[in-house]
Amino acid sequence: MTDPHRPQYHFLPPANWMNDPNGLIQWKGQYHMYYQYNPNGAFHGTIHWGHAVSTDLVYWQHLPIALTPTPDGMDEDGCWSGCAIINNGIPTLFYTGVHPQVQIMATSSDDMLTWQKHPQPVISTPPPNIEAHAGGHIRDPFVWRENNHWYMLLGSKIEGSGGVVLLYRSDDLLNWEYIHPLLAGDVRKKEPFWTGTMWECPNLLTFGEKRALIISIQATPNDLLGAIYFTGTFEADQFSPDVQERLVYGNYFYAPQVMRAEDGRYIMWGWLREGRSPHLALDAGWDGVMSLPLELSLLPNGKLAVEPVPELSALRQENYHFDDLQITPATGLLENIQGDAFEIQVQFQSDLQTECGIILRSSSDGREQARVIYQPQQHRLVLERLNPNPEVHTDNHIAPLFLENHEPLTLRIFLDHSVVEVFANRKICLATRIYPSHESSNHLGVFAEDGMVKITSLDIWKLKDIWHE
Ligand code: DQQ
Repeated sequence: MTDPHRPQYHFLPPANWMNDPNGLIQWKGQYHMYYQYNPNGAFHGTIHWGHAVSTDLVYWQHLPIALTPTPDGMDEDGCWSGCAIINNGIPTLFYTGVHPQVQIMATSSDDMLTWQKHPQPVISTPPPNIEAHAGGHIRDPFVWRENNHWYMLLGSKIEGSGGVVLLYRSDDLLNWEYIHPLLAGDVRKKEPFWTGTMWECPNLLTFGEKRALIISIQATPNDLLGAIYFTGTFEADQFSPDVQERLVYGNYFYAPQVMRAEDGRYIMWGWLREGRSPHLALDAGWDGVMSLPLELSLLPNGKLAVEPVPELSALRQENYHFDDLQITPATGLLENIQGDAFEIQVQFQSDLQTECGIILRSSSDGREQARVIYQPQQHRLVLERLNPNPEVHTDNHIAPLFLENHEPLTLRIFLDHSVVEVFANRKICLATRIYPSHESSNHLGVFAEDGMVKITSLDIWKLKDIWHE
């Protein structure tokens, strides 16, 4: 693959289309990553489950396809998203077979390499009072054990009303009783933000007494609005949310799935969609990439912190370190540091008054570049993409970022060719895609709009290529 936009340290299949992470689980010393995969090209269709394993969350080994649609079977039009659990020592998957959308169980007796599908769906129709309103959309089983029962969540919709997450319960994993909607959206509500018309890929996390419900929201099947979460309580099968937030800003991060690692951490991956015309991805022969593995924790204010897992420091190579840099409007590109795969950690002075930030993938004349901009007056972080190519997305991303009194701005940025992930002060995670037209657009820089700004420390690491070592 010679596509200069192809990431070098993110997970992705050797070629073709991928979307959602599926069936994430740690088993016998390996992290298993399954994912929505089309072996027939760089477009969504004939969805299989691809499969890979890792022992360290950094390096991955590709394994044979794990699930294939059965001709004339209940998943003949696709093996859509789902999860993995261990039931009495038996690895077990739940996923959605298409069409119509039914929920299927499969088990493995060879350490999760191959899977035997239970001959009938475990849920073959939506609940009677939902069926007429779901428009055939009911999918993405998320299964967990609690109070001596198995529970399942499914994503769905109620036409004209909004997205919905449905709650089921079972004692044997085969017979599922529908309980009620765990949570329903309202298409008329625009505050704190609109939650779309269809909810997909639910995940329910436990942080002591508190829960977090993560969902991915659609306006239409072709207009995905990103991943959001609610935190609150889950008691007597009722979920009562008190916080509603965006999980990752930037609109490319979708359908995340969260794995509970054996050490207790919640580790999440999301699908990072492309930001260029589909024919460019078709020509390149690949489409879609996983986010970095991200650890989730619950903050005292009820929000989730999203941070890259510490294991990623294994990617670090050459380091450039600076203390006490004085930045003025005349400062620009850093000399002698060029590349397209970096980690950057920067701490600015506290009480910033002027816009400032980091420049990525800049051409020497600055006409093509991405900028991570902190705007203190507006209390926000903006990601700006300058690119003359009309076939790539260039809209700005905006994320609110409120710093406490004297709290310095700290940014951690991962750049991997076309992928940019930004983490700010344990408050904001933003992910986007950039496609510079020239490989020479590989300069880094720092800037302050007017006045002087101090960077107290700046570290830049070149990162490894996990696929070509
Ligand atoms: N992707 C899968 C569905 C899911 C959607 C199909 C989310 O199961 O709802 O590839 O991206």
